[in-house]
Amino acid sequence: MAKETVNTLPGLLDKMWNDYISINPQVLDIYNVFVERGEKVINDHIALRTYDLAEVCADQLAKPFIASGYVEKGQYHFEEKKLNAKHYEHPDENYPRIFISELITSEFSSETQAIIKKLVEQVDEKNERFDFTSMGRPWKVTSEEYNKLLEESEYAAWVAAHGYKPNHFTVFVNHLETIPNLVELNEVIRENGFLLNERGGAIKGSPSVYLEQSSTMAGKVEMKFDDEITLKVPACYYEFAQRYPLENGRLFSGFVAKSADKIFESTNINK
Ligand code: OOG
Ligand code: NI
Repeated sequence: MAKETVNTLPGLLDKMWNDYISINPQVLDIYNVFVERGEKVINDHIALRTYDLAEVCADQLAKPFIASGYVEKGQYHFEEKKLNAKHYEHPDENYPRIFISELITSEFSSETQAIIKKLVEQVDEKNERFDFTSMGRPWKVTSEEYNKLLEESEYAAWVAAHGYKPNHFTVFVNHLETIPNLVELNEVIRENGFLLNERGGAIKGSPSVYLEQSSTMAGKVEMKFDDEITLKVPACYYEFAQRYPLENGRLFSGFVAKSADKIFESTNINK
């Protein structure tokens, strides 16, 4: 795929999908399993990761989505991982939710903060691009800096290495026609030889919180750093979500922090 700039929401979402499948071949293999069953895959949400510094914070990343009609709907906090997150919805339900998390940098050591500040300082006006969330790594980072960040936060290191691209897309299980629920979907994933994130059990959540989620473990990819050293780093994972109706009959549309906490670990290095 040529890295052309895009300035429409469908164009941006397409570009994000293409980035996503190009970095992680596993995803396209799984997607094709659905397609071969005759499924039309609908996305529940797309997740992005970032740091909370003004130039690249969640609110900054959300700008092209807000400009395209998305509205902020929910806020989440992750104490142990030192993250905040927000989710956004579009009035046209054909568009996926967008989930953006950000690292609370002030809660980390001065060394980690200095590395992140050095990365973000290189962003300058690039963050105003409509397709910033699909531009990859907007900074130079060494393998040493990556390893240093890894000591304190797998998330911080992931963002440093990958920059801006979707962390994952999520299949909206309710819309599948040949797979009735998440239990059976997980079986299909396993039968096809893919590894699920089993932390706290393959299925996170339950009908009582109106959301069940599972995800693959991210495959590793070779990433060349700006000191010319190549390391194997976790790339992206694929998520599956089944939503349940609230008392008012409408499907629950938010996220469940306790489940999300475990889903974040789908990019952890030690499986
Ligand atoms: C996000 C993890 C949380 C969800 O759907 O609850 C999440 C991430 O790994 O960046 O995606
Ligand atoms: Ni997700």
